[in-house]
Amino acid sequence: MAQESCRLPDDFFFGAAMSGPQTEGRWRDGGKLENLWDTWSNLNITDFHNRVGSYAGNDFSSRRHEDLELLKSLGLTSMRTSIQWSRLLDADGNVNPEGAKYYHELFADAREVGLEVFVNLYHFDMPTHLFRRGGWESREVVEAYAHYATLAFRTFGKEIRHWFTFNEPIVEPEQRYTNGEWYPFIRNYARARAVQYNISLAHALAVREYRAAKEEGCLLDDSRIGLINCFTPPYTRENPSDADLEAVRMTDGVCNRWWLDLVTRGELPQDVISTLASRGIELPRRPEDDLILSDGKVDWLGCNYYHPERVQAPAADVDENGIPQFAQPYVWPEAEMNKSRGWEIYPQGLYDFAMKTRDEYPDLEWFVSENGMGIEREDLRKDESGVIQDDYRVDFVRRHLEWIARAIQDGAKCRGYHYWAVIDNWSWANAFKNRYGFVEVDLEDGYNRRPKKSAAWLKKVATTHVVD
Ligand code: BGP
Repeated sequence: MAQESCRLPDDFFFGAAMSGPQTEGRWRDGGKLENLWDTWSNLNITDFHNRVGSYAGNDFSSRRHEDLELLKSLGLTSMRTSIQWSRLLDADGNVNPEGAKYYHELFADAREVGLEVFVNLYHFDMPTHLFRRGGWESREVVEAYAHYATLAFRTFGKEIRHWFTFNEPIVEPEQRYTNGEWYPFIRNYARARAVQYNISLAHALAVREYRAAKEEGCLLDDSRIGLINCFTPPYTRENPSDADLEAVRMTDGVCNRWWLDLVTRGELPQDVISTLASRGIELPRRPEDDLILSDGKVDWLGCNYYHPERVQAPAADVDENGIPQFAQPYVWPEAEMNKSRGWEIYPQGLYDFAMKTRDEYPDLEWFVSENGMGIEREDLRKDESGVIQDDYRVDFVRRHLEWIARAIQDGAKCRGYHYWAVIDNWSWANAFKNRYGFVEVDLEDGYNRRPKKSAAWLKKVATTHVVD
């Protein structure tokens, strides 16, 4: 979209997105239990880029005050992080006082600096002892999550205004249970859908606990609860066949509508469940579940957007591993790629999502909860004074913000934008390979922070709301 400059509304907020497991480090301090990232790191460190496992985060815990000041100095007014279940609770499911202290101090620090904290309760970080009891395949663990959420609401209820139950609940079913890329490397489509279903129940139970805690006066009067997922309208080839359109329906159904229906209507899309059943995939449903799911309605939604999904009809009904196929990737010949990450760059996808939401879920308020560009070997892009020259990042964010501004003009209820990750952080198995930050973390120099060229641009946009 070619536009001279555009303006975002005055009350549109800018902030930073991050997560506990990718920043905190201190993986064994303060009574923290192992989560699956720690377990995987211990099991096979060579699976992680440059053998950097979950242990270090990005040194946020030691530099917390300095980092929060830095975010504030860039004109940001809010930040999201996650509480680590494995830090807040002990193995018996009681609050670990040292874990609670850690988060009380973090929230107090943010308040002092003048940053509003958005708290997410789960960011792919299943405590290992609960995984050993079945993880998301077990109802016992679903209930343990609801218990954890209750304790979090009641422990920090007077400190936090914005609560989220999950970040990208579609990702663990995919990465851990379908494509086998993340520990425990399972490839089983039916188990993946069972996990997705159980996470949906866990979400709804947490919202139920949240409403009860609010009713009892344990939360701030103006607090809100939401869910964060990655959304993109699935695209297909020009002149699609019926089978291509069917691939779009199922991809949209499993990845988007599943969550959108849950958070706006308190139910799951029946057409998706029927198609799954017609292929022998039965969800682990119980008679009481519909009532539980009906509590899944939220106050607003977070949309993480990095790239569009492009699909077409699958070549076969099952792949070589026997996994049912409902779609397969379609490579758009004109795609612009971020080669470091292998993700297509398509800013208009945000606009298309916004219009779909406006038309199909008109009451739903939302914000862009993650968007960002991770680039490999940015150290090679330093100028003579050592500052990374990341004009591509400015270009990436500018184009996305332009589409957001246009979507708002066209009626989208999009309230703000959180960039992932304003300060470089640890990216799961990719560790520190691709850097997202407006601020560099120098691993060769004790994790020191150094603003990249783009940081000044971010500050200008965040403080003026003019995108140019
Ligand atoms: C999102 C996750 C984040 C973050 C981001 C970038 O899906 O919520 O945790 O990691 O993607 O992806 P990656 O780190 O894999 O490059």
